[in-house]
Amino acid sequence: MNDAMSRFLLLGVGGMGAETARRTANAYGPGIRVHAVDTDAAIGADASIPFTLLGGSRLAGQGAGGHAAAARAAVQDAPAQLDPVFAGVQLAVVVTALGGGTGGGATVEILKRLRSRGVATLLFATTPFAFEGEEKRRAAQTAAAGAEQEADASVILPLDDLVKNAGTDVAKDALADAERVLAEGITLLWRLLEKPGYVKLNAEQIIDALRTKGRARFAVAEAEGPDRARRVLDRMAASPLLTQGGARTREIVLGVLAGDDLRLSELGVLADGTRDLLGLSAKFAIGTVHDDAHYGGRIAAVVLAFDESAAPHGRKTEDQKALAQGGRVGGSSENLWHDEDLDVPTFMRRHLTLDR
Ligand SMILES: Nc1nc2c(ncn2[C@@H]2O[C@H](COP(=O)(O)OP(=O)(O)OP(=O)(O)O)[C@@H](O)[C@H]2O)c(=O)[nH]1
Ligand SMILES: [Mg+2]
Repeated sequence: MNDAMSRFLLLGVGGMGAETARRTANAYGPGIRVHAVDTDAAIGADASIPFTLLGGSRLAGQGAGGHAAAARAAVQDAPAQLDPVFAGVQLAVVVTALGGGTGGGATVEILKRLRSRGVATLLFATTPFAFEGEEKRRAAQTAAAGAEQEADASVILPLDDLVKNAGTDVAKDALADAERVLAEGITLLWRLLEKPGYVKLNAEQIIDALRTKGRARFAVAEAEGPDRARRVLDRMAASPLLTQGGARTREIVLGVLAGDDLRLSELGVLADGTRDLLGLSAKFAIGTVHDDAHYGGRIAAVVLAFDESAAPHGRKTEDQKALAQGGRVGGSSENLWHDEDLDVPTFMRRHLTLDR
């Protein structure tokens, strides 16, 4: 497919967002519709993915220097600037670091614009490392609250948790580690979005899931060898970010990447185990990507769990929502899709733990 024609857009905002989008594009290969924006012209100097400089007249391409208000104003100066980038997009996955000035300020305005154009949005937003201090943390919290208001679904990822299993403890490498880990997860998600096979988990289902605003959780796990399906589940179960927080799961989307040796029984183990883990009453969908070249002998799984929204009227609203869904909350809808694409890179070396 011509990447310009895809209805899915990956948009990186700010330095970390741009780098994560770039890494995802590299890992995915041709066919991903991707764009980066920043107030810092240097971030766009690497022309490997399309880039738009924000706030040119206000910030002169120098970045927002941690000032979210300046970045936000810069987007407000030219609200339609990114419209050509958004043409024909149905779902935008926006990735950013809320601790940055651009990430913390521009993101909310961009999400607002996307929403006004009827584009569904899934936000992956990191919050600062603990070592960055209380002020940064608070600024990111404020930015998160604003961005979550505008996004359809939001996955909030503390940077410390993203790098927990990355294997290095060098501060200067920490941001790059987080970018790499997040890019690995989004790459996998992209395969599931872009490569539906003969039985689709259709993208509409994912977009529908997003449309009920709220938090989402996201994790990736991989295992090989005997009992690999169980071990994938164990790794997911060990992910505090997927299982803690007490939120009730409204909808689960499970993607399984594997080779020709994938057994039906393994899909059963993964499907049952994921539902056990996240909630049997949640709506459930599963799809597979077949890639023997890269996944022979292994299984990788990606999970998006959409939470019941923390509704202003409390628990009652969950019941109302269940009714509004026509009783589907108690049931499940299982779909399987297959993908013949053989170009999945070998990037899933470890379990990601992504927190809320
Ligand atoms: N560990 C580490 N963290 C960094 C580094 N550079 C930036 N960060 C942090 O990563 C987060 C995101 O930064 P960026 O993505 O560069 O911010 P931005 O959105 O481009 O915002 P501005 O540069 O202020 O316009 C912030 O919390 C930074 O403090 C680095 O080299 N190492
Ligand atoms: Mg920057």
